[in-house]
Amino acid sequence: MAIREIRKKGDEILRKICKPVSAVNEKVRELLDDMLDTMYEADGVGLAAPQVGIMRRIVVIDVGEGPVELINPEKIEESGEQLYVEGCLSIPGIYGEVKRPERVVVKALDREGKEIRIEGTGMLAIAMCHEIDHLDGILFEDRVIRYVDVNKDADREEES
Ligand code: GNR
Ligand code: NI
Repeated sequence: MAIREIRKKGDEILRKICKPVSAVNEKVRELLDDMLDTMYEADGVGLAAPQVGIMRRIVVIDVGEGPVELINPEKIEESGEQLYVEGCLSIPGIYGEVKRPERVVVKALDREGKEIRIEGTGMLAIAMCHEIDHLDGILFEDRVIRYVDVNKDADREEES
């Protein structure tokens, strides 16, 4: 288990299309563990492999309901719409409103290589869409409708 460095906007890996995982092995499970550590330490709700410099289709998510691990995730259903102010660990300090489906169903492999289907609404749907976008080199800024000035409490405390 280890914390990995989070790549920031400007790093070209964030714009690449990631390759599918061909075999879910011990190396993939170690990466999942490291990604969860890195996500929790950064206080994020999700993290995609390219954000830690790995060009593979792997994501982790925790929207407060426990860890979700997705290998080769594919959206197979989506419905409805929601607007939410998103941020990204790779674009610190920038926030903007993005339109996403209210509900998605994602097909993926779990850490044993077994096929799973996860239905997500609300924040889980947003996080799955945001992370799958990362695997295709898409950043939330590409979808922003309106930038928002978020004065985070933590930032204000640091300044004063
Ligand atoms: O931590 C994160 N918070 C967040 C808030 C609103 C919408 C999406 C996200 S994902 C982000 C972590 C991240 O950058 N994942 O790629
Ligand atoms: Ni992100």
